[in-house]
Amino acid sequence: MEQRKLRFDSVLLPTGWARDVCVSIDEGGLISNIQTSSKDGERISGITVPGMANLHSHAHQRLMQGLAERAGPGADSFWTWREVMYGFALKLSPEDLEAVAAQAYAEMLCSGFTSVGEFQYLHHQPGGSPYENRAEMSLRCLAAADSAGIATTLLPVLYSHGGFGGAAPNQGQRRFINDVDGFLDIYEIINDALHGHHQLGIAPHSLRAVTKTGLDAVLESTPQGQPVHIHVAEQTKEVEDCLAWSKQRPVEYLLSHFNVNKNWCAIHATHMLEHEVRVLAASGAVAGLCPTTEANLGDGIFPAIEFINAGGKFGIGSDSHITISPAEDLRMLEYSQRLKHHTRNALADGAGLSTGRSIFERALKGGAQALQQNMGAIEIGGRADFVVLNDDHHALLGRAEDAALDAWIFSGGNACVRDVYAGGKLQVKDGLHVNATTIKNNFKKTIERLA
Ligand code: NGQ
Ligand code: ZN
Repeated sequence: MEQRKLRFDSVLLPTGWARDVCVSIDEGGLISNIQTSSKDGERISGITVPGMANLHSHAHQRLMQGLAERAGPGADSFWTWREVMYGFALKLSPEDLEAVAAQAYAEMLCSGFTSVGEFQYLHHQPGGSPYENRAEMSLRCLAAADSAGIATTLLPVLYSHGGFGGAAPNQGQRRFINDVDGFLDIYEIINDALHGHHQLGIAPHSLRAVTKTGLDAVLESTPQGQPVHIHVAEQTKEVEDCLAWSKQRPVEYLLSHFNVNKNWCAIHATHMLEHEVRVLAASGAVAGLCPTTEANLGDGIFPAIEFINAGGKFGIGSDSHITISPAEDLRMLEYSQRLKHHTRNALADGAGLSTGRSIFERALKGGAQALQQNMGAIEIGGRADFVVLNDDHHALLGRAEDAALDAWIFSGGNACVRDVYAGGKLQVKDGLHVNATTIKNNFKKTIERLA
């Protein structure tokens, strides 16, 4: 690939909005030069911002859209939803997972996400015994990421138990379960298969699914400094169970038993008391917020105002993929705070500043940190990940710069996204993924097979 030059009419740089910016892209998909007030390069009209990291995905749950919103015989909850989700998880073949993941990843690109943290726990065959290649399912996610053209940070999940204190797993969890050695085998195979912009980390599923001894063993046997993602304090029942078991709340337990630092990502961290907010923020870890999933599952409201005031960092994830949209997740995040605190512009960085811009830029930084992806800013050396908004979309008419960003996030949503470049490659053109037909046909076959 030759050096390419794109000249953006209007683009968000780390220094703010700029016009007529020529960006050079090298063979590796990185930005090699940036020139302002330029007439050079292929003109890109519209409004361009950096691609967003999607820091938390369970690709297989894309299958459930529209199928879990009907009332059950008894009271519905996160836990009844989880049983339904296990039912889907038990049906997928490796081909199915690849097809569903590719569809989810293509939709991510179309919505403005340019990398994804795949929190992958569907390890084994439906009966529970390992595939001949123990990492079969994780490698399928990697293949799906390649066919969609998205950079993934693969987070193979350590899942050994069914509850706090090393409780036995249940039948619905049989595809997920590994001991330390089984997990390390999977990790090594993925490590050997890594290529391109993909990264590798680890994901102890939750304090319910691992023991201190098991997680310590994995942390000692894998490279220090890699991403470590864990679900924590998502549901009140989880907080109660953790208290009953350890006399500590989940975030308290996590922070006092492990060296949680900037490499860690605490997924959800919904239920925290004031001191937990302070300690998590001070640790440098990223809070991995999944606002539309958290709303869909009835988790609760993350204390975002308090966490940001304490210096905490966050990113966003589409998690269950009930919607795949950075705009909608950021909108839900802000609206949850408005509803709770009876206020407006709750997460804006200061007087006169745009709320959309404030949370968009925070999520860019937090997401890039949590996934350890070279993204989140249009700068020399960074990956050439660009999201071009359609300034001719009705929601963006007459809107420039911050107002356009706010109109995308709070009003127009995904329909505002026109073109998306990931690693310098045009993956979405006029709202359509370049590989959409093949990816959707494969997805359709899986949907039909599982119906
Ligand atoms: C998951 N998802 O692993 O897919 C979880 C549900 C659990 C979310 N927490 C299962 N959104 O936490 O045990
Ligand atoms: Zn999750």
